[in-house]
Amino acid sequence: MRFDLITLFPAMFDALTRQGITSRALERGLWSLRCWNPRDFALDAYRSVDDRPYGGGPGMVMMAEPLVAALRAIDADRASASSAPVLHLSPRGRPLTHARVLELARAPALTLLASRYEAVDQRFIDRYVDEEVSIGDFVVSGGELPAMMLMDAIIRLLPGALNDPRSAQEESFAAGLLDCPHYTRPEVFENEPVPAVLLSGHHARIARWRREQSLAGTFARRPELIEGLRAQGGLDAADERFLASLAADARPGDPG
Ligand code: 4F9
Repeated sequence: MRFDLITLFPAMFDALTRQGITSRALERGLWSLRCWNPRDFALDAYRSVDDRPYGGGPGMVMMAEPLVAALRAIDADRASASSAPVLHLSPRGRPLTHARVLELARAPALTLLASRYEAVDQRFIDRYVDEEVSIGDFVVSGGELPAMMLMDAIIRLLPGALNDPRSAQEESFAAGLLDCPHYTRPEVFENEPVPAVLLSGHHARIARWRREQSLAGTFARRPELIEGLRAQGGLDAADERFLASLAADARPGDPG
């Protein structure tokens, strides 16, 4: 996977290239990164990339022209093949989901715009951005960290990135549910033992317990995920019985 990043702060991406799973995946040749600084494509001697907003108001707006010039340079550099989708990390975007990450991980290349200042000229977004992506309903100082979160989520799914690919299949959201709780040594911590079933060696019972823990945790914290999974036919009869028992427990006055 090739990533082309339009950013005023390319050094921030060292966090991905130098540490952890993403760094190892880079060494394994599973992905590559090129950063493109809009300042290098500015039209004036001051290397301006932002200007005041028409209509007034606080903050500055990223100008369209340096961004278009950066895109043209990326196209020229990529030379071959089809052009990659252009994604802008923005709180106005569609909230990112694991399902979308899985789709994006299949693309051979992605161009990401990590913007700064208050905004990006809307004409650039309308003409050149294929999709705006939000990583949550909050604002950070720029699109670099959101871009890195998107990249990390993609990279760890690339074949060969994780030493044990089962990790990606069993974690939160992979099955449309939150992950179950996990335990390791010691067997008793501050008087609390590990749940006995996990020591039973009974694989089917352990799998059922984990499934029920996932269902219960998701039901309590993110009930809309249960609805989504049900709508996709992702709950079997045993799941439904367990969820019905949770709902009954939640309504103590109700005999049903
Ligand atoms: C981007 C916040 C995506 C959430 C970009 C400031 C952003 C963001 N999701 N905040 N620049």
